[in-house]
Amino acid sequence: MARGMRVAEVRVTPIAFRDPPLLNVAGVHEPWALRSIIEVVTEDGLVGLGETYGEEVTLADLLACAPALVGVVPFDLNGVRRRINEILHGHDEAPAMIPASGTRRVNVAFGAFEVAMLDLQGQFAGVPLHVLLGGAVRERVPYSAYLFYKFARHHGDSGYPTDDWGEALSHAQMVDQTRRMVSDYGFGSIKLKGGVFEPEYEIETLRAIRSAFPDHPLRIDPNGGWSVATTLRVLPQLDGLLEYLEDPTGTLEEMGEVAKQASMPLATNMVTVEFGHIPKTLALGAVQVILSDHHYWGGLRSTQQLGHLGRVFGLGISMHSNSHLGISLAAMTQVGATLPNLTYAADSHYPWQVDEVIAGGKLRFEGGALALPQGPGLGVTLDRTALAALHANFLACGIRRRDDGSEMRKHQPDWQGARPRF
Ligand code: GKR
Ligand code: MG
Repeated sequence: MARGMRVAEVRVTPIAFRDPPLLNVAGVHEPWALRSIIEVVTEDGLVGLGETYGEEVTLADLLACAPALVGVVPFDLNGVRRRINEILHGHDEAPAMIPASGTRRVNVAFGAFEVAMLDLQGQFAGVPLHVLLGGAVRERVPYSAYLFYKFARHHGDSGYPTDDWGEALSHAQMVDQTRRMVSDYGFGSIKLKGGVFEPEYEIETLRAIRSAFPDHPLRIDPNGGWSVATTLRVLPQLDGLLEYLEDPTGTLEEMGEVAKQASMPLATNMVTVEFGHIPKTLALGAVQVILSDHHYWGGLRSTQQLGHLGRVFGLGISMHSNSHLGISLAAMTQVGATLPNLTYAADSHYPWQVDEVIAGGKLRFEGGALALPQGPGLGVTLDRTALAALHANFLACGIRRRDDGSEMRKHQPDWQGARPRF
């Protein structure tokens, strides 16, 4: 083992960045979105980066695991997982076939630290992360426009200037939002976040977008906000309109019911969220496309394993997103480049975010895709001034876990969050 490679320090910094008032089935985004930034520092002073959720549960898990990783060699990913597992999950690795309570927390924490360890491995070897992961099968990773109905401004004083996207509640406003997404970033696929209004209204929005963009594949994602009966009622209106229908209903069983009648593939980032869910997913024929997410599937190598299972079982693979910054986008892009069957453009909230934590500012989509970062490892480095400012936001904003429902009740006091909403 070369000297100086071992982990000397692990830093976990919670941050908060500006987030617009985007609507979804659970309510509306708060003015600040939370993330955790991970720095794994070697004896020689190299820094591996990771980014994940900043909610208090995840933050507490990351902080609990961090000291246990000191002394580890970044190539020993099984050792990293074992140490995390011992802290968060008792002493035994849960069998993948049987999702056990705590598995997701281990996967989230491991996913965050694994990216940082892989970043270090790439830096040791002087190669980009996609090379370490077996090599790129594409030079650019396509992303989709991610449309949200939104309010013009947050309730009360968010403490910063209002975003420049404006209100988007009418069909015409949503078409305008699409135009800006497509003209600014060149996106070639379009996803509408649904579950906000009656399905028929959202389908009208989709039709308006279809008229303006006849060739762009479309998706809608009500986040389990529709009942089976509602979904079956509106399915005929969606015939021929969608490349996939994402999480119309909230359980695997319900998705299985819908799949029997659906003419389009069903996709999910809600009902099949760990390897142990795959046997039942297949048995029910509930889902045809899994939206992978290295933040909760257990890292970049797990994402590749999921991609491989997709090939074996004929499932399509796409990628899920939450509000995030450039370290997450770099990681998604590095792994996305290595998945032969990433046959759909990946989701990303990135265009909605104006803040950044990486040096050089925002990464740039061109022609709807992100070119592979070329530096060693992840290919991005930290802007320490930005990190300090975003950490100060975290300390000041008072938000410690995402709560879109309470935020929504500031706008509409009688708003109910029960699902299915429709
Ligand atoms: O940011 O409002 C949002 C999304 O609804 C997010 O929370 C979802 O996790 O984007 C996600 C999805 O595809 O379900
Ligand atoms: Mg989704």
